[in-house]
Amino acid sequence: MSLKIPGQDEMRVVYGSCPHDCPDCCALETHVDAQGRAISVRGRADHPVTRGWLCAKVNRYLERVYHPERLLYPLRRVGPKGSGSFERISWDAALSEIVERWQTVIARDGAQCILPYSYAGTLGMVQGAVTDTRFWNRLGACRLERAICGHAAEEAVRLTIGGRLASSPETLIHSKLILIWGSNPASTAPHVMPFLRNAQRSGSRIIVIDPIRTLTARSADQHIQPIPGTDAALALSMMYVMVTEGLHDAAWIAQHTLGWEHLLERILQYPPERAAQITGLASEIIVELARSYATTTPALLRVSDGINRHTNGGQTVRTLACLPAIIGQYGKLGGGLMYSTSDWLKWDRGVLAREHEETCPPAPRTLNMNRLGAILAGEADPPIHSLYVYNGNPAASSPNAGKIAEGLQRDDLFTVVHELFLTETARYADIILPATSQLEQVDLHKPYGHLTLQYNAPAIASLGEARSNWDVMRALAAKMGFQDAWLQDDAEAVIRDVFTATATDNHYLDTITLERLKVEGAIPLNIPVHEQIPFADGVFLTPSGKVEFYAAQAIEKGYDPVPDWKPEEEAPRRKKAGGVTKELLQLLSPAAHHFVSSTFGNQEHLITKEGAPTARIHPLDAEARGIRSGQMVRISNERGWCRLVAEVTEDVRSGVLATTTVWWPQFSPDQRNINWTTSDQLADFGGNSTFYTNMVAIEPDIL
Ligand SMILES: Nc1nc2c(c(=O)[nH]1)N[C@H]1C(S)=C(S)[C@@H](COP(=O)(O)OP(=O)(O)OC[C@H]3O[C@@H](n4cnc5c(=O)[nH]c(N)nc54)[C@H](O)[C@@H]3O)O[C@H]1N2
Ligand SMILES: Nc1nc2c(c(=O)[nH]1)N[C@H]1C(S)=C(S)[C@@H](COP(=O)(O)OP(=O)(O)OC[C@H]3O[C@@H](n4cnc5c(=O)[nH]c(N)nc54)[C@H](O)[C@@H]3O)O[C@H]1N2
Ligand code: SF4
Ligand SMILES: [Mo]
Repeated sequence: MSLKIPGQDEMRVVYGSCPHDCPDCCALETHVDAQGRAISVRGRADHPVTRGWLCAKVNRYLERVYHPERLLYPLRRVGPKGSGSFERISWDAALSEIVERWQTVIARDGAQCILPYSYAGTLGMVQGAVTDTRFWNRLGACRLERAICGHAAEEAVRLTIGGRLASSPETLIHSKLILIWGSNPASTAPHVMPFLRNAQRSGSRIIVIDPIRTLTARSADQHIQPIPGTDAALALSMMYVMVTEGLHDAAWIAQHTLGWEHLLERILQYPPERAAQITGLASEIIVELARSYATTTPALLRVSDGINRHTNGGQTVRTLACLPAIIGQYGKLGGGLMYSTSDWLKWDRGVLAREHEETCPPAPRTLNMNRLGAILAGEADPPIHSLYVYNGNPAASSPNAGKIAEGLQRDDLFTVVHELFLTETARYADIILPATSQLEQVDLHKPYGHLTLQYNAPAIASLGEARSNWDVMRALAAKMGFQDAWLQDDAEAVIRDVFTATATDNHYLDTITLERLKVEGAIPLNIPVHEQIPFADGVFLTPSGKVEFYAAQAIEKGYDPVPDWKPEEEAPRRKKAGGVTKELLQLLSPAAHHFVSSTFGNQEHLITKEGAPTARIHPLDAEARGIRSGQMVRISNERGWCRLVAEVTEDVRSGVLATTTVWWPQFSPDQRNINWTTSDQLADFGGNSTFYTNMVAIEPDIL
């Protein structure tokens, strides 16, 4: 919407939504002057979660929108791949060249050899989900398994309780104990923090379980630092204590769960003494944690995606999702599991993706995005001849990125990148297309961390010749000669279509209309009071309607049907460094405070605030290797290497290294970042990424 400000006739306020991959999904208001220039972007004061402020990143949104290095025109490569030499061309020339190249690929090996690659540049329904599906389904392009972030956790939660239904952070005030497990909201969901503070002030205890002393851990009442990848053993041992001390809720378990006897068998294998050896924690800590969690009610367990990026990440999150059931915390106000709010509202898939329209060819193969380097190197048969990247920066943000950079140099690969900036990936493109920012496009956003639906109206005209993702899809469809109306509709028509279809069978959209959304910007989902606490009726969304400790659906997928702990696949090398004399350390590379993945990693102020790409190392590990704070160190393994700046600190437990991601490779003297070492092996569930199962050597840099 746009409001005139009294006394400032020429100023407009436009309501919008933050597009970034962040559970907070802030409601924005952009002030635009008479010349059509945005002069400020703020968080809306009247939004229940945004509450008038934005994070350190988006506070500086105008520096991104009006950045001098924004891509404004289509470009064609003139130098060798990766050299960064491009010439300006027209949109028509760019689109014609793309379509001609694709026609050749299709005639030779079929559209399955064209791979669209994208992830979370924007979470908007149109510029994300619709762009990810409609045109590509019609083309018959290779499908992409979008498993870089939280697929294992998502699947674990679905197998256990049936879906991602969490309550909004406003309910945290009711929790008496908040267990924040492998999650760092102070950086990754900052608007949760005031709710945590309020809960703490009214007597709630906050315990953080994280190998790193994060910003969130600093303000907690207790911080527990297990060895990474051992959390399932810790959770099973907590259950052991609860069961052997009679603290579990046997009646609730009998009524609301399936497979208790199977889980109990596993639980009994984890007495605290054994778990202490696995997790590196004192057994008293485990016993005390179990007692606190079991005897404080309501107790909330917060889990996010960080913890699932391990080879055993799926079973870890599945074990954690069982915890609230042992003490009957599901269905309680202030209790249960806070993972994601995504499944309160699911867009009508048929209308959104149009996969089953008559003009769409049968679904071709699906390739996993975490294997991009391997795919480009020949894992895909027939090979990928063309790559179309948007909403993503794989050469910086994806695992084993060195291999991706290598693949992108293939002369027989035709690469198109649609971007706002000349990212690492864009540097390797044959054709670059300029993308609009959120202030220049229309979209509709449903958050994964709260329950307000948000319309994003364009605040300013497109800069240069930038076009939105969906507008490019429409243009490509037209060039391909596709006649389908659903490939011609503009963003607003698409939103109307999907919203109307979804509203026919989701009563949470009752009384919400597109007209209201356009005027009000943000509207809470219309969830009746008695439905607001997930699972308050004791009915779960699993096939049995119960919490499934034993999940038959897991067997169908080839997983162990009962949660358990398995060592991480690179973990044995913790002891013996595979031929090398020095012991390897496990490197965690979680989110940076001032970037969202690689987004914002080219903004000077934010780079300065974030400091340098450091390797945090425990004093004992540093001493053993002769490493001092401030020194350059070399991190390496069989996948690759990079250089970081050492920071000797007790913030990490011994045996663990920590850095933050994602730094732009092109700003490092070596043209690489930590993803030159991360693994492209897939996790136990959902083909997920395993960024944190990463054993590395670290040594002083001799250069
Ligand atoms: N500022 C900022 N915000 C972001 C992002 C960003 O890059 N920057 N990224 C966004 C995205 S894409 C996502 S998916 C979310 C992620 O949100 P989070 O899940 O909160 O973030 P992460 O930093 O990935 O991981 C959280 C914590 O998990 C810990 N961890 C890792 N392995 C283990 C383990 O084995 N056991 C335990 N107990 N802890 C472990 C890490 O040390 C880390 O502190 O954040 C979103 N928000
Ligand atoms: N080592 C390590 N690596 C990680 C992680 C980690 O924890 N450790 N976290 C991983 C996680 S959780 C995730 S989700 C992935 C994210 O990986 P990606 O989704 O690849 O995220 P970004 O690197 O931020 O790249 C997004 C790109 O989209 C562009 N973009 C933004 N808006 C638009 C738009 O409207 N149109 C177009 N065409 N482009 C747009 C941005 O400029 C940016 O370059 O990174 C992963 N990488
Ligand atoms: S990145 Fe997250 S906290 Fe920052 S403005 Fe966007 S939604 Fe809000
Ligand atoms: Mo993510």
